Amino acid sequence: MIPQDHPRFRSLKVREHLARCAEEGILSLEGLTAHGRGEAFDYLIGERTTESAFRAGRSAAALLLLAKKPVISVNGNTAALAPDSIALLQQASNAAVEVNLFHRTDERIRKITSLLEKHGVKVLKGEAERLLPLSHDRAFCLREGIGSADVILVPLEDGDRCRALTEMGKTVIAIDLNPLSRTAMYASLSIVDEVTRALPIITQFCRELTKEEAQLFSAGYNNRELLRSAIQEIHSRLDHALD
Ligand code: PTJ
Repeated sequence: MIPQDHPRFRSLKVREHLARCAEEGILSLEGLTAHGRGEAFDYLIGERTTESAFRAGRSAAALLLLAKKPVISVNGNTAALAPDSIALLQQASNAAVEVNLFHRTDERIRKITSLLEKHGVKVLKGEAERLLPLSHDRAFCLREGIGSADVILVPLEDGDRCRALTEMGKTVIAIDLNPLSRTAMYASLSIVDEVTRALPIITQFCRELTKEEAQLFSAGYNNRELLRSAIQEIHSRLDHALD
């Protein structure tokens, strides 16, 4: 029982939810440790959307709106944390949704697909093939999904796949609380924010941006500058932590 007046109530409830999802086989056990790493970085950025993450979310929406074949790649953590937000982003962006897992089993793919569908997400299905030059199972994807996408949104991504996708000429938008991760460095555009905060911002911009604005924001970002700003935010919070 977590008392509602506990100062970390939300965080504890999320952990409880993720532990349940792990027991059900939606989240991998490793996903729990990945969440813990995310929480630590969220602490450092102040558990809020920073100004640079907001700008990155706006550019992400612009890229999705202008894409010929946008795809949202969903793993266990994202499905467990934000199924409704994925449904809303799919509606606003017309992106396809594909389940892509690091710890891949047919059973997990089935369970995550069914969870997403219960929340109104249309999930791409088919025979996954080893289409990416990776030795782990994130290489498996659908030819008609990630395989032929031009823009891919990857919350909580693996650095290797991020790099492989950009080297294939795809535009990769990462959501990752760690601005120092290989994913954040390799992505075309990195949103340094918590996934449940970042997705609604992208969705809102998908609904609001005009075509001209989308053109402006899809080109007018610099990922190095966005990452530098995120690191700077952490720096200045640490500088003032004991004030
Ligand atoms: O469901 P699977 O099998 O595909 O496995 C998913 C995990 C997350 C276990 C797998 O992709 C993995 O091992 O990821 P990493 O390499 O640990 O990277 C996860 C990144 O996401 C880390 O940099 C974390 O800081 C970040 N992260 C964790 N939770 C969140 C987050 N970023 C945004 N929002 C979060 N809630």
